Amino acid sequence: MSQTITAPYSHTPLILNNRRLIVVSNREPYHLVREANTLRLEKTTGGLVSALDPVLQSTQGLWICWDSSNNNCRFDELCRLAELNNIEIPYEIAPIKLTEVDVAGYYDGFSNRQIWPLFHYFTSRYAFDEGDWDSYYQVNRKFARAVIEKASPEDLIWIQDYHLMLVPQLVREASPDFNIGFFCHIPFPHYEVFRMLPTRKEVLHGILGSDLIGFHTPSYTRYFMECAEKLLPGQVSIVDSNTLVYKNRRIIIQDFPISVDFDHINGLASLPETEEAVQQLKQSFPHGEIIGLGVDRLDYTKGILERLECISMFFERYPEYRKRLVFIQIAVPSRIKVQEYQKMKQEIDEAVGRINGRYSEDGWTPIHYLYRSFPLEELVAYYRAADFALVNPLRDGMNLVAKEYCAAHPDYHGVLILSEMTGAAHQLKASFLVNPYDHPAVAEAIYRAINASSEEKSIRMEVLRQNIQENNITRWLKNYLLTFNDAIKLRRYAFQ
Ligand code: ADQ
Repeated sequence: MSQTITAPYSHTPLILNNRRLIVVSNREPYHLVREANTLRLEKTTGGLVSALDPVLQSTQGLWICWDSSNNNCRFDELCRLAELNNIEIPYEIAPIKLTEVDVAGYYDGFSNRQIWPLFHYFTSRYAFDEGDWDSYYQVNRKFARAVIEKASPEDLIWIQDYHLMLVPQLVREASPDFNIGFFCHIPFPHYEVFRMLPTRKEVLHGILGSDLIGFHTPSYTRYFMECAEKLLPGQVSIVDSNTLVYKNRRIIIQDFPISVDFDHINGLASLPETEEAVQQLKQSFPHGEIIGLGVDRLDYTKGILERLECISMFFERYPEYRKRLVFIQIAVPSRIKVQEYQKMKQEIDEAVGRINGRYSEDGWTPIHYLYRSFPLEELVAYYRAADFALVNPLRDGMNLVAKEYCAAHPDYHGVLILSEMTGAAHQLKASFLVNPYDHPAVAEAIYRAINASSEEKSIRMEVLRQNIQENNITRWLKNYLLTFNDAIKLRRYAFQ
């Protein structure tokens, strides 16, 4: 049984200059799912895979990733099984095996317990652990070795995210001719926060192995430049706000705001099946005259507990909305082995129970909490059914949910309430912007959003959708790859 694959991006061979693209990331793009006696190839959810998978398919690229071994079956065993079962894996995937000790130190430890909270400004959750750092270094070396083994100087090597910040320099050391790009999917913090990391210089040196360094927003770019200038004096020279010279190489540092596949989501939202699903959803929530929605990976940065608090405050302040408004919170399980995340899940369960216990009446339940992953088609039906989306992360590199919500509203219905602390807020200024720490203001914003005139709602939605349609995922990809080509050509001419 083979999986249907989305249409390839026909223009990409041109943008790539006919070079092979090698993507290097922590997560694998596909995993095989064993169900009873059958096997199914499943694409990993998330923006990165959606963006890069079609490019690798249409250009026969290579994806190097951690073999996180779903269903207790190693990736290479699954590949063998896939072959036996006639399942086609659409391009070469080179999985890297990590030991349990590696995973505990590199992934759970340094990446998720140290870099993740620090880069999201949760400094009180951050504590440096030297053992985790050693493990991070060793695993980054494993990734670098795999890249060096597979890559040639003609390829474009695109390293993704905070798990692999040392890989660019480790690969560069093997050959000055490698073409290396790096993209950071989370915020890059201000100098005053970044300097708290004892291995701050090593991390900077690691990233500076690249020819092109991409962030979501101009401020993350600025913070990175400031950190490089202040922490590596005499080793970097700043050319302009997007260029520096390091070890006689010219490096471009620029913002490339990631986005969603607008046309695909818009198309799904316009299908008659989706319309039917929307009507069914609306009928399935008693007293759901107005539907609010939250969709997140279960993570403390996303502000889910705070959101529930704001909803509770809203019902307290505006009792006339009881038995009229329901809030659906969809959360996909995340980092379930990390103790902090288990605790947070429990806190969310308790908060939902407490709020529902306090307000429920006559068959009306204010909060409907769905803790599982949904296929995009179903998620789109929820987006379309929702009269407003509350996207209130305490900090977020970009946030794709906000963009997906708007792309799923071809009817121009729906209101986006968006945290100022997201990268998306730089672009989506036509939303109702809120400070997620100001709970009364968020409760107030819900009231203002649902009471805005139909004209205001549809004008805001039109502006948001236009922005997302123009700056869609293809544009992100194209801009990054075009700039990557420039960066490669220019790197030798550091001082001209
Ligand atoms: P994430 O922190 O994962 O990404 P986000 O950008 O919101 O955050 O992307 C989440 C994705 O997961 C969305 O595409 C959403 O549809 C999907 N999703 C959420 N809940 C789901 C569910 N229950 N079922 C199925 N899918 C679900 C990181 C950074 C972000 C940055 C992205 C991309 O933290 O800031 O926007 O990378 O760079």
